[in-house]
Amino acid sequence: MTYRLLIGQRSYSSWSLRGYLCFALFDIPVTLEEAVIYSPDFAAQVRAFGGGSSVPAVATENGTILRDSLSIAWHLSEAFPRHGLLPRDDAARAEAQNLIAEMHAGFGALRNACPMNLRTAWADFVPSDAVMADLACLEARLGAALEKSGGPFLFGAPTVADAFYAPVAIRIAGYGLPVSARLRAYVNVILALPAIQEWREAGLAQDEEVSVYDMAPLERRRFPQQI
Ligand SMILES: N[C@@H](CCC(=O)N[C@@H](CS)C(=O)NCC(=O)O)C(=O)O
Repeated sequence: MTYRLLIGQRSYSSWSLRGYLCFALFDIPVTLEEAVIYSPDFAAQVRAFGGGSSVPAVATENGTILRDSLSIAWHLSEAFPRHGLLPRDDAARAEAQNLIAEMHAGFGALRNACPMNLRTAWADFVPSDAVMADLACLEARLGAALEKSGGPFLFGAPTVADAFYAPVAIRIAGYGLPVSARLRAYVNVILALPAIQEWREAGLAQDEEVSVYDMAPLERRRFPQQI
């Protein structure tokens, strides 16, 4: 028996990716199951798993259900205290928790304007003032963590904070968002992760295009390996 994780389409489901990385970055075994967001069967698929109304959801080894990315992260960091899901140092740990909470609750303008899409990048996206404000906040928060830790991840080695900010890195790459050299280097660290590359390849192989994520009239371009 092992954990079971219900995900949506890998190309699009940013919260599923966060949930997945909470396992993959720390070598915690998990079996993936799939639901199709924006399909008529989605609600029934999540219900059949025992979830709430969204993905990701996790069934633990004893059948307990975690139905939100934050509760998944919280549960795993308690269940695997030696796997480094959170930094050991008290101050760094508190800041990682701050960043995770802020990602879970915030950055709405960026998330709404730039849906995660690992199938394609978009040319000539013009960020609104609200998106620029989110980017400025990211520069401050992630920049401070990277400066303090020395990188390459937010707290040196990968933590749940990187799992939570990975979809933001993908959005920065996919929409060509203007960021500092420091943030660009961090985006490249995330894009190069084997877990991200495998996730993207699997999504490209099996997901169908979902029209909701089409950014027309913006033109498509190849999703970058690095920025
Ligand atoms: N707060 C939730 C958000 C999950 C979420 O919104 N997931 C999206 C996919 S990325 C979803 O399931 N959308 C379908 C729906 O809500 O009907 C979490 O952190 O897990």
